[in-house]
Amino acid sequence: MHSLLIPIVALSSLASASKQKPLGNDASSNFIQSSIYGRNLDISSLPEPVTLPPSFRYQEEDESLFGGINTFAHLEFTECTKSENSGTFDIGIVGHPFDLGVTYRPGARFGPNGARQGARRLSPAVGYDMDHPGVNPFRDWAKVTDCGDLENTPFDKLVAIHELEKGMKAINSLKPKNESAADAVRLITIGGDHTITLPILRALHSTWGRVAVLHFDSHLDTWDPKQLGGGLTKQSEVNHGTMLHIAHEEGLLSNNSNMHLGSRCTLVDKHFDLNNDLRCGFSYIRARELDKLGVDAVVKKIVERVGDEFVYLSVDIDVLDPAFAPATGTIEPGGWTTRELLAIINGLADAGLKIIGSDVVEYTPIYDNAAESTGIMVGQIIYEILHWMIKVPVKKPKA
Ligand SMILES: *[C@@H]1O[C@H](CO)[C@@H](O)[C@H](O)[C@H]1NC(C)=O
Ligand SMILES: *[C@@H]1O[C@H](CO)[C@@H](O)[C@H](O)[C@H]1NC(C)=O
Ligand SMILES: [Mn+2]
Repeated sequence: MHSLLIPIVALSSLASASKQKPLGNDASSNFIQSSIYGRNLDISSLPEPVTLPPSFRYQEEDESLFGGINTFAHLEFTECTKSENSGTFDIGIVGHPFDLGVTYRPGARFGPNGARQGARRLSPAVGYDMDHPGVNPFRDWAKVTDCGDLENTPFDKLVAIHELEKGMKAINSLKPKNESAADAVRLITIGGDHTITLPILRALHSTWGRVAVLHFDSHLDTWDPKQLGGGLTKQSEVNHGTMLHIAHEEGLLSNNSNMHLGSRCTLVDKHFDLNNDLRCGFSYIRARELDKLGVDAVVKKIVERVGDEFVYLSVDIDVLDPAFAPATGTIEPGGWTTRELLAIINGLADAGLKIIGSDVVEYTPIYDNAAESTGIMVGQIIYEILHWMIKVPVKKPKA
């Protein structure tokens, strides 16, 4: 922030110089004086170039937006799969560069790095904002770190999913730095296609048991593997549209508290998809219902359904309208705005829902625009989720 000082000094002396000599423009003038910018300037009154005193240095923690290797929001990097890092952090950002489970556009394996680029404008040094007065989620009580990406093979989907589960289990076995706030470190995973939610839920189950999944997505993702891509091989059955069905079959989900938020997808069958979804323990709020209900009523409905259960939040970036998030694999027009999504997440945090983990998936940077809109949305959503995690401690009742 000190660097701002220099231009301010120069500008203020410019301003006073122009007051003193509004029309200074003589024939013997040099280039600066004869240019349209320089003619009002008495060059003899410019200050000497500022020399920083020898003792001046940026504070170590004032991360530059451009220095060093790019981590998520300029956080420190931690090798989170190493047991020696137990007790060193509370919340980790983990990348899953995996996209072997998509039906339409490929490329989400580059999502983690795209999100780090999208989060370049965020930093612990500028972590406060107007919607969360007094709280910098990077520097509040929690130690937040970037865990890097989890290795997984690009050649075999089932092996890759196994590797992601193994990596997440290793991280999930670490104790958090602040053990009075949570029973395990909490992770926000950057996808990757939506298939990755399955290995994540498998890895978290030993700590949290069945969890209520809040699934922000234009699609249901509870499709029966036999119906969507299935019936061929085991490989075809696990994909980004079936993983919640499989999670239900495996007993990873809450029996009746899961919800889809922002739904608006096409269906394969007149009845089957929705009946199967209900059987998997989900209800839904369709994207278009938001216009009638408003944000507060949506939050209220979610809170009433989830109650006191542990929540796993899964945000498919395609929940947003393609106007806000074009860079995704399976686009569906007619979605929520970024502001609506952030406000709903914020409302759930205020209501104290017990969030134990989260992912933001399906960001596929190659389809992003020159403004990197989608990548910046992903970064901002993760920032909002961080606020939620910091606000709500999650401890299991002592047995
Ligand atoms: C641990 O977390 C709680 C929030 O649950 C916070 O109030 C407390 O200050 C934290 N303690 C430390 C040592 O960071
Ligand atoms: C959820 O369903 C399973 C399987 O039917 C059952 O064993 C379990 O008791 C149920 N849990 C609750 C909290 O109802
Ligand atoms: Mn999805």
